Amino acid sequence: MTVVVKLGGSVVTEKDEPETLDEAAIERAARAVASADEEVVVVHGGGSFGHHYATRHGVSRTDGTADALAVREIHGAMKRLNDAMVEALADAGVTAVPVHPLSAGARDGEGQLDLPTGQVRTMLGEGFVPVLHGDVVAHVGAGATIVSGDELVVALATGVDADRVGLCSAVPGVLDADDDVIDRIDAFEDVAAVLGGSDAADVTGGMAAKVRTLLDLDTPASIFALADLRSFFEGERPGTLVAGGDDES
Ligand code: IP8
Repeated sequence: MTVVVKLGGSVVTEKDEPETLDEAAIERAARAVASADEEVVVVHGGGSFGHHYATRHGVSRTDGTADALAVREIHGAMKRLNDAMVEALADAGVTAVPVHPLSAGARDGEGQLDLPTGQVRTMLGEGFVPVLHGDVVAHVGAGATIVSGDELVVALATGVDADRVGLCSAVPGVLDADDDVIDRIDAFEDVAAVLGGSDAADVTGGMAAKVRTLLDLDTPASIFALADLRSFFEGERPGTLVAGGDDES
């Protein structure tokens, strides 16, 4: 079994305070990853690291920059967060190794992400846990744009033929107008009316973009809170199931 799990930036950082880790949440997440007995690929979001610099430089998934300093600052912040994540995972006993999307992938002129995953598959085969992160990538005709952790999850799930996908978020799932967790989403139209933006600076579009991205995936994806990460690794499907593709479950 191969699992791709994303740890949201608002879970692992204090999203309103520039470059501030949520150490307790990171340690809890690392212990849950350590409890997994399948192959795991970890992706983490940008939180107060990447989004802070992306906002400052006016860079998003569609608005690019030709400024190399902006690219270095956004990527540098994400590398600092990735170092902290890899270290916390290693401390918990996970065979974590970093993978930086800026050095691996790029977007074509239509904005399609090309992320080769051969190295990630080899890492899994050799017993490593690759740890990727939302990043800035070169983009044909636009300089460089942001790639979100959710887009990486979709590319990786396909590339490593994942059996399960989980997104650990600051909320217990996708919430309806009464703040109850929606059990299952089969199409964006089902939830378009209730999905707003996100609370803090988020250049990749919040929950609406997350659901749209996950609906593109053939593997069903669960969105849940940190408290449910361990149960996800135990095989449960907490929170909201985004049943893209032709899932019958
Ligand atoms: O938090 C965004 O990744 P996300 C990464 O998964 C950057 O949307 C660099 C802002």
